Amino acid sequence: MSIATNGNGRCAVVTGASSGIGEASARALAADGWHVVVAARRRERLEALAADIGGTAVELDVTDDVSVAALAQQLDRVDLLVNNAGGAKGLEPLAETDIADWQWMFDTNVLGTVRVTQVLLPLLEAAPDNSGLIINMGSVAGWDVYAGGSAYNAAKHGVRVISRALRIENHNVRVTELDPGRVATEEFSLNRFRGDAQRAAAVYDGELNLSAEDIAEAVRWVAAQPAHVNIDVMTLKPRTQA
Ligand code: 8X3
Repeated sequence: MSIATNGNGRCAVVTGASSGIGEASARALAADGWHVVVAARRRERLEALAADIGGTAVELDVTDDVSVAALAQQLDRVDLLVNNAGGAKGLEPLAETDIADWQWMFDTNVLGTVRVTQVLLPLLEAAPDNSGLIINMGSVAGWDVYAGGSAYNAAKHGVRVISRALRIENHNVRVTELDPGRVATEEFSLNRFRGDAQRAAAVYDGELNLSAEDIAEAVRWVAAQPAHVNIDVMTLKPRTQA
């Protein structure tokens, strides 16, 4: 599919784009002139978003090798990859965690980032003037550890290692890690608490929170830097979490 060459040529792929930080990032990049390929599992939401921003919707499950390979086959140019798909499940002490939750968190946050990066790296390396850029969505959970967070903390620490390894191994592509703190999105805590809306809302009620748009603005700014500049790491927190 030669989707990327229809507009001004610059093509961004955003995973986990059907809601939250992914959706907001896709909107911000499109407003900045990028052609955005919005990739996630929920096709209907993606198609509505793609229509809204003049982008392209591609169904993607980052835990599925076949689905990830199919994404790459549909693209002939990628200048920017935003590895945003991921999330948390559960907030139990390590002794009580479910191994299936660990597996899900590693499969999405860690291996999902690796899978999509591996298949799109050749296209990113071919971006003009070595301008190819990968933005990995990390978290403050990748730096700190909190009670009940062991699996998510370990997964996000893993994302940070991926960002660092890529940065030293591949100088043809730039690698940025964005590490948000408390961001009030529709789904992050709802997923973590397995649909318990009251418990999810309590994470943000009475707190000063960032919005998905705050993080999207950082994505837009990082992506707008000239090719010789690499923003290594950026941590974003609401003022009261700092
Ligand atoms: C989400 C931030 O503090 O819930 O990545 O782990 S936190």
